[in-house]
Amino acid sequence: MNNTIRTLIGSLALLIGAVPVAANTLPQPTGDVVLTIRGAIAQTNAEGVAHFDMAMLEALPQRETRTETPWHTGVQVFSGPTMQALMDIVGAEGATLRIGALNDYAATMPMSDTSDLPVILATRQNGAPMSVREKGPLFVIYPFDEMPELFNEVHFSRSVWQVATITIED
Ligand SMILES: Nc1nc2c(c(=O)[nH]1)N[C@H]1C(S)=C(S)[C@@H](COP(=O)(O)O)O[C@H]1N2
Ligand SMILES: [Mo]
Repeated sequence: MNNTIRTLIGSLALLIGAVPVAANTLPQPTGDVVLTIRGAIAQTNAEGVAHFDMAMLEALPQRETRTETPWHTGVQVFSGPTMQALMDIVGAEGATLRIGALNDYAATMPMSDTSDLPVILATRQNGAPMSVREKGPLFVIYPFDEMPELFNEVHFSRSVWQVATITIED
């Protein structure tokens, strides 16, 4: 091997090593954008924000919970990515989440809920996507039946339905 090739291979290795791999973990949505995460996030796929379509949300680590809620009749099965998985993939760095709905409603959730509780951003109810009329397509669901101590007004108010945006704040 001559020196030119050696140098070439050397700089190539350096270049590859310098590529920020983490920046490539968030793909581009191909379907309709259903969720925008903004604020203190390390990973973006648009101008300072992270856009998600349904397929991207369903590709994240999922959880299912069977529970009653104040908004449904009888036990329902909800599934979707954990809020933890969502925070992980965007590299969220704040202390609170401001969760906004399609209407004007917004609620604040402490980041600790996403790490301490298996709260999900449900994309499905009883296996099927939720229409806007059914409080979908995205609904923050706490595992009320698994953790009855969560069945109170504090967590009801954080149970945002028709979620459209999440802003990571200090
Ligand atoms: N999108 C959306 N989610 C929401 C609300 C809302 O008005 N819009 N209200 C919240 C509050 S404060 C509570 S206590 C419950 C209210 O549920 P209810 O209107 O069925 O009593 O849902 C929460 N999630
Ligand atoms: Mo409420």
